[in-house]
Amino acid sequence: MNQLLVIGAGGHGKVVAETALASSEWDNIAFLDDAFPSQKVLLSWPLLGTLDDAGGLTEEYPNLVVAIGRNSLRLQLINRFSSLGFKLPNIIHPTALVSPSVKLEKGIVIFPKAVINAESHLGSGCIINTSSTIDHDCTLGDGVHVCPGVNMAGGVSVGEGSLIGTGSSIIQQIQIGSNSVVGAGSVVVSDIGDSVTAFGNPAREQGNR
Ligand code: JB3
Repeated sequence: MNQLLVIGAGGHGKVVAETALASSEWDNIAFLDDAFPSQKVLLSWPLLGTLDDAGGLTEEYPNLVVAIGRNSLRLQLINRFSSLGFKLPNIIHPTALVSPSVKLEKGIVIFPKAVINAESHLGSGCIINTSSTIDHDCTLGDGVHVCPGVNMAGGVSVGEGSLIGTGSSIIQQIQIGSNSVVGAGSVVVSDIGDSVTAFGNPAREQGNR
């Protein structure tokens, strides 16, 4: 049996679990969430305890994925569980197309119908959500979330912890800073700085975060 421990029993956690099972690399899923013991099950999978119970599970569940949408918390937990000795595999849906020249760090999830083209590089803990496309030579820092239906052209870079909102489009060679948010449906045609919220068509920085 290939066991996978999923951290976070919410909406994102159940999509991660179904993606893992669809990949056929995992056949036994269990969750940890601080909602335990009031929540003991998610769909058909058990919650085994809270996040503090992870330390006792490294032998039974050596592989773990952090499935919490908030970028800063996800990254913090990746570091915490990595230092406890867990392995952090990448979870990739079989319908996603990932070029063999793409470089993936650890703890990344790639959902159905996502496409990642040649020589892009994704940092640890990125979420590449449903039906998003990341074209050639893009660079995503650690903990970036590319929301459903985003289209990113070639050579785009996105800094650590930033979120690209649902349905946004980004033209080629754009640089987006760290810890920024691009609002849903934006069209990004010029660079965006660190720690700002930007949205609209064309997307403009609206203020600091
Ligand atoms: O938009 C899409 C397609 N997915 C979103 C996903 C990426 O992020 C989704 O709609 C949500 O916006 C969000 O999903 P997530 O992370 O599953 O949401 P939420 O239910 O807020 O958090 C999941 C679990 O994380 C919860 O069961 C909480 O117990 C746990 N959690 C949240 N905040 C936390 C904290 N646990 C700890 N220890 N500390 C926290 O601060």
